[in-house]
Amino acid sequence: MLVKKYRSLLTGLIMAVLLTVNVFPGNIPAALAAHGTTDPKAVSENSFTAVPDTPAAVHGKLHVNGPSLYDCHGEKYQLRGMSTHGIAWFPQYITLDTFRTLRDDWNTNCIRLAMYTEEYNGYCSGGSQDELKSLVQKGVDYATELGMYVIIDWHVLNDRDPNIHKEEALQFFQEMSALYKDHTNVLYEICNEPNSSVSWDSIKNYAREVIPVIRANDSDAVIIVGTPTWSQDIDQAAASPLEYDNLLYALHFYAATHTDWLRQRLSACVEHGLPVFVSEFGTCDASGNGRNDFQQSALWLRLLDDCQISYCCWNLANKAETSSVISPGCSKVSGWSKDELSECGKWIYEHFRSVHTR
Ligand code: IDC
Repeated sequence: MLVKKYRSLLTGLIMAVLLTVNVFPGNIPAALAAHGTTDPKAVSENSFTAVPDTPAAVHGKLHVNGPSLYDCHGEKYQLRGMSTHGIAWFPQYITLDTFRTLRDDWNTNCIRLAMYTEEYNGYCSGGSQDELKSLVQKGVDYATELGMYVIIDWHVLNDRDPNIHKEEALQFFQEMSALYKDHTNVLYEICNEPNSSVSWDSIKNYAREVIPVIRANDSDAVIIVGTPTWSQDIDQAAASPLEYDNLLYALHFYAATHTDWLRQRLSACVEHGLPVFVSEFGTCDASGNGRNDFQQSALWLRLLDDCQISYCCWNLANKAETSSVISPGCSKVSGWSKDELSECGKWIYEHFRSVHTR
């Protein structure tokens, strides 16, 4: 008994030393740790798919067909998860333990990494591009180690028109898709919310430049495309879709602002065959603040679950605003108890736990 205990302590110590000096490249350490072995040959080449029973291990590479997302077995599959707040602003939530809590306690299978292009040290407005890219990479690495799907979100908002920072976007997605071309768990969201008077035609022109850059590295990557008016006008995308496969069109809603009329638009577009991803929604109003409307939120999520449309909730942070899921007074970045969550946090936590996902 005692010998066994010391042997496992010793094995643990050896693993800890090996992991600290990072003798294994890429994502091998977590996969090896999960297998309790130090032999890299003991896991398959795609180390992240080797961790058993994780969402990405079970469901593998995703693809779009008609209005739906499918897993590698040809079964319809729905992603559900949290969106970070701006990663430049709340980098503390990019940790392995945070994502593990979201996977195991919150029952989610997906995380969206929101990288603002302009606000708060945005990528194109003076933020350190190297630091931001390394945060994205950390986020993708942790999600990969945990077998979660991860969305790299080019978070256009104040800049309104994605064409304004198109050159930076092309460079960024070129680099990201080169890095993650063999990752089956990475999705690309190329423009969060075009807004003001930006037309669908002009978003399409932007997409026609960015999509081929991603696809040159990762030929069957799943890509999410934002739509006009803060990603609400999916009807324009349905009327004139882009000429690529494996695309999902973004619909965003804030339940205290966007109600029946936008749900009706969604239903009509899905009936028409449009593949939609609700890559961001809030339980409150469109400012990210104000009151929560849980009745409308429930109607929305029922519709999304019925149609197996994927969704991510805004936002994983402890900012003093209604849409942040962690209480402002709580600085823990993982393992939150229910009373450390905001009202919206408690509600969405219960929702995620009530649905069957993996
Ligand atoms: C909000 C944040 C808020 C921040 C603001 C910056 O919640 O803390 O000060 O952005 O402009 C969106 C956007 C998302 C917004 C959110 C709430 O995609 O970035 O976050 N929202 O306003 N679209 C509709 C609502």
